[in-house]
Amino acid sequence: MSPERNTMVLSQLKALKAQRRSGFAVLADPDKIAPAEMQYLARLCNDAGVDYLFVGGSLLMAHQMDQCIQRFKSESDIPVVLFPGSPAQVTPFADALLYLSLISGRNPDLLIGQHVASAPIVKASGLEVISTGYIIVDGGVPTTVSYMSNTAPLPADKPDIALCTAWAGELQGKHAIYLDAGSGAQQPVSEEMIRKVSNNISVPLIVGGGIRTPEKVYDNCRAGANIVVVGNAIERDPLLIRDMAQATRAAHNYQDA
Ligand code: 1GP
Repeated sequence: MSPERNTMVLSQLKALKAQRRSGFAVLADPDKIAPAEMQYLARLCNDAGVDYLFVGGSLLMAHQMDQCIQRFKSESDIPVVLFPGSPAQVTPFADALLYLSLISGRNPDLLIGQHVASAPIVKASGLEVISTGYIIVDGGVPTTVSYMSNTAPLPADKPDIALCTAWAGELQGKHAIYLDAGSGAQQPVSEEMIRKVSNNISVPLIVGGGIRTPEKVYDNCRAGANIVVVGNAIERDPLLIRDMAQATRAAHNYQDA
């Protein structure tokens, strides 16, 4: 149990925040992508200059997490960050772990219960642990994450509540905040909410859920997202990776946002 944990990914996220810049993350759900497809995905991500591969899902029926990550890593040096739907998805094959606490909900199991149960595994994993205040925002349709977590999402038109929730996470010492409209959301998180939260917190902001176009990626970056995460749209059209990564770079920074 070494106290010397790697802090590479969090250092990168903090640098993005300090420079008011954005990065782009592709989300791969091991239930929806076969290990054999991961090498192709890795090559697309390499060519596009993707910043992170996030790996996770709400169910994990396929148990192919380790093989998926290993196949990806055989072709790419892009850091792999776990975005786990449950403690069963913690694997030492990744580089970092978003240690999610569902602070928009009032389900004690997802605020602390599962963390206690999984602490020995997380400690032993050697993963970089990024303590993350996870905020589910209403995306217009009931999403898997809101059903599975048995919590009500934060109202989409209440940026003030989002900010207070993010502040509470920051005050509790979370390293990052994640605003998520949920996978396949009809309405992504609004730029108004992203801007309000980003401009008023000191930790990096991750945004995802229902983002389908490079234009939306650009708008999210300009509003102050430090990482934009896209899963579903890329599963349908992997060639979007290039245009979305490019849109992230085109946004340059959100100095004047
Ligand atoms: C969901 O933020 C992620 O947790 C990504 O959502 O699959 O809709 O892109 P999508």
